[in-house]
Order: sequence, then C-alpha cells, then structure tokens
Amino acid sequence: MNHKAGFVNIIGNPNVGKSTLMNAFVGEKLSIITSKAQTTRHRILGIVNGDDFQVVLSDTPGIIKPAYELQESMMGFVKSAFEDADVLLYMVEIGEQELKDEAFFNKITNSKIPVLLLLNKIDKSNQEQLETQVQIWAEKVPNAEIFPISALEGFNVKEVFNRIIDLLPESPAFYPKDQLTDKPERFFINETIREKILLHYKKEIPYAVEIETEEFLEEEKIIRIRSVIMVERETQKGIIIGHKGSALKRVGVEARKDLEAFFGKQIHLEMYVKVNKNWRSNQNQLRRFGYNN
Ligand SMILES: Nc1nc2c(ncn2[C@@H]2O[C@H](COP(=O)(O)OP(=O)(O)OP(=O)(O)O)[C@@H](O)[C@H]2O)c(=O)[nH]1
Ligand SMILES: [Mg+2]
Repeated sequence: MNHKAGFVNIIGNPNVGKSTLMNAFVGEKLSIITSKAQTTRHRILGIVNGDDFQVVLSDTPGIIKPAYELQESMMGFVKSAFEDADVLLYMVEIGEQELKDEAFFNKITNSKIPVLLLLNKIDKSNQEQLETQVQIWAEKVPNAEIFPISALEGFNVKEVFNRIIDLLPESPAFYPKDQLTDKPERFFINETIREKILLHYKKEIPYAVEIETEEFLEEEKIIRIRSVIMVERETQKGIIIGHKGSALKRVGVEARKDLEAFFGKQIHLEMYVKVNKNWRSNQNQLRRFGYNN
C-alpha cells in the first residue's frame, strides 16, 4: 500500500475548541485548554502515525487583531499555517457567525487546498440550530466540506480523521514514526504552568505571564524542575504569589500533578516569580521565548 503524509492545520477564532480537537486526534494532552481566549500562543505540532500514514496536525492561536508584539507574533504562526497546509481545518463553534479578520477569512474562501469546516460544540445545540448554522456556513464558505462535530465528546472526530486521510497526498513520512510533537519537554512544562495561571488568575494577569524552565534534571525516580514565572510589573508579582504564597502554591500543586501524569514520573517542581518589564512588547525577549517567526 502507498504511504500518505501531510500537514493538516487547524485555524479559527479564539476559544472555539482547536486545541481540544488536536488533543483528541493525538490522544495526548499536547495543547493546554481553558475557557479563556488566547490560551494557545504557539504553533504546536501533533503527529498521528499509522503504518501507511502520518498526519502532521498543527494547533494554532485563535485569530485576533493584534494589539501588541506578542499577539503579532501569534498571528505570524497562523499565517505560517496557511502556507504549508495540505488540508485546512477551519473550526467554528455553534452560534458563531463570522471570522473577525477579513483577510484571513478571504484566504480560507479562496483556498486552493481542501478546507474542512468543522462546526464544533454541537453537544450544546439542537437539531434546528444545527441545520441553520450548516446553511449559513455553506453559503459563506462554499469551497468547504462541513462536518458538525463535538471535539469534547468525540462526536464525528473519527469521520473527520478518515476524510483527512482520503485527502492527504502520497508522500513518505516527514518525522520519525515514533515522534508525537515538535516541541521539547520544557515547552510542555511551561504550558502546564501557564494553564494553571489562566485558570486561577483574573483579567490581565494570565496575559502578562510567560514561563521559562531553567532546569530540567531527570533522575532515575524523579524529575527535578525549576521554572520562572515572568510578569510585566511588580504589582503582578504580588498577585501571582498571593497571601503568604498561597496562590502560587496552588499553581505548583496542580501543575505538578499534571506533569507527573504527563511524564509518568515523580516531579519536584520549584517556581519563582520575576519581573521582566514589558516583555510582551520586546522583540528580543519574544525571540528568547520562541515567538520568532
Ligand atoms: N461544549 C463543548 N465545549 C467544548 C468543545 N470543544 C472545546 N470546548 C471547550 O471550549 C473551551 C475552549 O477550548 P480550547 O480547545 O482551548 O479552544 P481553542 O480554540 O484552542 O482556544 P484558543 O487557544 O484560546 O484559541 C474549553 O473550555 C473547552 O473545554 C465541544 O465540543 N463542546
Ligand atoms: Mg488553543
């Protein structure tokens, strides 16, 4: 049998469920998921391998109008995902009517490559609403095949995957067959900590945070990790730490639990908070954190 392989890139508005779908395809929690917009900041590969196929999925940040350099860079990842896709997965959620950025939307409707429009979160809708939505999107994106799905409950996910395989070109694998992602271990540590911060802090705080893992020491029975939580201002540092360190402690307890599951090993996690003034608008700092594209 001939081997198929290619790039399948997931794009769409913030919070529609892109990362949930990628994790469902891969069967691992590669991307963090929260109910807040702009959870994903990077382009993250999730590779699904079979004997005669390799699907290289890309999870991308939700499309927004950038207000500062970090967000510009996030939109750069989305742009790159248009450039190398063999199949585009354009995800919308029930109730949504438009992609806010017109230029991106035009790229989708004028796409020369196959577009699967995934109408997500149908577990939250009824038949009537679903039919109306399918009609709306069929008119807006006539070049797409529409799949109503629930990434969370796994509804129609297998069907979408089978269609992807149909559409992939014949090609040898791009990555070793035992590889699951392009990101190193430290990336997943940073993301796990950032997820807990998105979950437990309000308003602007999570958006002002970046994590850097300074030390990753794997011993026989334990992995020792030291990570810095960077904030933009002194006042944010106090908020992250909380009264007698209680807020930071909660982040540590929860992140450690997830990391133990991810690595299948005991974890010792040490964290401290540092001010890195206006890092979100500083090109050098952004490059250092992997936002160069
Ligand atoms: N009810 C329902 N909720 C879902 C479904 N898929 C995702 N969600 C929820 O929607 C929220 C956002 O999910 P994510 O996967 O983080 O969305 P995203 O598109 O990656 O978001 P950004 O990275 O911020 O652009 C989370 O609370 C998910 O649990 C679904 O099929 N049904
Ligand atoms: Mg995401």
